[in-house]
Amino acid sequence: MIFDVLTLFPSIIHAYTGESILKRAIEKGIITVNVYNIRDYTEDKHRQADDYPYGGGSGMILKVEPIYNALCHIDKDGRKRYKILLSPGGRLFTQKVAEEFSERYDHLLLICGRYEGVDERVKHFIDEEISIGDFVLTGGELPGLVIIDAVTRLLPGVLGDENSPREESFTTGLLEYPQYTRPVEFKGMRVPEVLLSGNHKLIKRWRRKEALRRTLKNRPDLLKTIELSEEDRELLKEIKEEEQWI
Ligand code: 9D3
Repeated sequence: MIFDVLTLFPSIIHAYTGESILKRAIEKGIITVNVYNIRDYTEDKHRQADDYPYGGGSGMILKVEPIYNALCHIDKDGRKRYKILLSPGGRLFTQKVAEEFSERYDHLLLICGRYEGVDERVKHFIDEEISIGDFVLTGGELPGLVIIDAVTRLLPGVLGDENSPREESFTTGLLEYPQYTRPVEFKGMRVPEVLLSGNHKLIKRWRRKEALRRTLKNRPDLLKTIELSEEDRELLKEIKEEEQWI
């Protein structure tokens, strides 16, 4: 998978892709991240990438020409790319969208805006706008990295096969169960006895119950979208008897 990133702050992208799992994925040749500085494609002697909004108002707007120039330069190799503008008004990025991108495309281009937005005419040169959630950031770099990160970990060979991305929280539809590692006791807090029991059937039941408990508490909306088994209903009944907040 190739990611092209257009940004005014290339070092933000390099800082994250130069560490840990993404760094390894790059070294293994599973992904390539090409970073382009939008300022390099400005046309004036001050290399101005932003300007005041027509009609007035506060804040600066990213100009259309530098982005268009960068896209023309990058497109000269003739490769097909799916072009995404990171934008607070875009389609919501979810695990489903990450799966869709990882399966459907082998080349994504991400445009990171800054300031108070980008000139509307940029939208003529892209395939879609993506938002990562209902909160306001100062730019599209973190959202761009979120997409690179979430898509990359789905690609074959990135994660070890012990932690396959297929059977996790957002794929099972529940939040994850609590996990513990050594020591068995820390400041008086003990690892639940069942996890030390070696009884795999009991452990499985406990994990399912705690996943249900966590989901009921933090994301009750998720419980309405998944299919509950007979055992799930039993466990939820136990949870509701145990918890006084419900
Ligand atoms: C005046 C309206 N503002 C939109 C809420 C303007 C504005 C503020 C901040 C436009 C862009 C930005 C910078 N944010 C992004 O570029 C961005 C973003 C975000 O802020 N939240 C969630 N997803 C994304 S994707 C890109």
